[in-house]
Amino acid sequence: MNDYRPVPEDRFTFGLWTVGWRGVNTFGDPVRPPLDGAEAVRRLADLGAYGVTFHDDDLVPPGTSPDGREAILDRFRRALDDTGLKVPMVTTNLFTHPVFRDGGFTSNSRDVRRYAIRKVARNIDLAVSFGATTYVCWGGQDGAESEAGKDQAAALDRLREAFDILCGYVRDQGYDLRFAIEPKPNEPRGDVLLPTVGHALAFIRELEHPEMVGVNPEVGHEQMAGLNFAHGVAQALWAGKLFHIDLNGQRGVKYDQDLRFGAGDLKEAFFLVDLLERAGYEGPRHFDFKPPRTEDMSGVWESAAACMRNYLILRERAAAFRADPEVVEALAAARVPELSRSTLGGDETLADLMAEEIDLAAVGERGYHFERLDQLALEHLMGVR
Ligand code: GLT
Ligand code: MN
Ligand code: MN
Repeated sequence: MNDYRPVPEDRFTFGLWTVGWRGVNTFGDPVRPPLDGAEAVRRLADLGAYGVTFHDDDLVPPGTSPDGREAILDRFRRALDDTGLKVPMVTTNLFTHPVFRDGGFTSNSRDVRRYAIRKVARNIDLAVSFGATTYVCWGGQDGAESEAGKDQAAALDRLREAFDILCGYVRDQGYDLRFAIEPKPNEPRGDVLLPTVGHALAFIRELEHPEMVGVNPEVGHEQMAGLNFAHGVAQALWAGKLFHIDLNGQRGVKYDQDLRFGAGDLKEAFFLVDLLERAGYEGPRHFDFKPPRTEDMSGVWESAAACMRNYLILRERAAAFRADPEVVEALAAARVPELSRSTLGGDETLADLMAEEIDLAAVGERGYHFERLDQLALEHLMGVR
């Protein structure tokens, strides 16, 4: 019997800001004590994680002296060495400090934009020193509440400028590092720039070095926009742009819930795991969740372990679905494999297609049997097959 125990080979990673989230929200004070980075590393390693990620300010609080910074980094490095935990991704906090109240790369204030680029470039050096190969960029406060206060085209110009500068920096330094843009439709701004995976993919094509930039889609962020997350990820994979992924849970179109993975739309989580595993996605399975405020520290570790456990259960359920002979037959009955056949044959021309007749009455009567297939998926997910 599979005990769904994660191992580093599963490539599960967590942001320091997830298990370290102190539970502050718009109406409530923090409910949990600060969590030391080195302690987080040890606990995550005990749970079977592969790695840990962080914002510059998660690890080294702003205002720390240069000596203090070295001491923190040494302690953190020692914990990584002791446990074997990796740092595959690092990111920057361009949202907490009041200076970023109108965003970082796209603040209307030019001095803020210049500071934001400096903050990222400095942290890229740190990221590379820890062996990170992915650098996530979440816009945070880049957005608007009113059309009057933000020139969207200018904001996109400035965003492109920032990525062109930073890609140039990475190339000049000879770093092995790629950027992953994380879309989000709203929160904390009324409307956030690059709200969905599709917007981000279109933006990347306008960059000087599009090959260095991909996406970091988050389950809940697409679902906040009412979109199908698995479809967004499928398009990112199709474009060769799934550089990283943030796994969590969300129930419906509302504020960003950041529930533990599996605790939101379970069916979409099932098809997401099915997609990632079948596509051969090799990047980290990164959990970006917020243990609810109701939990004490024991609940935090319980929910972190559950993120990994739920992924492993879904991975097993999805594999069983694909291996079921009845599913293989139902897929054929639903004509799913037929969509992978090109519409024109190899030696055919448009003229061949134009000469063809279709029996509209007969083909119009064709049923697609998707309900049977979907029910088989549900029954595998519910564990009765
Ligand atoms: C923040 C946000 C996340 C992003 C993080 C990276 S920070 O917690 O809610 O979705 O992935 O900046
Ligand atoms: Mn989120
Ligand atoms: Mn995220």
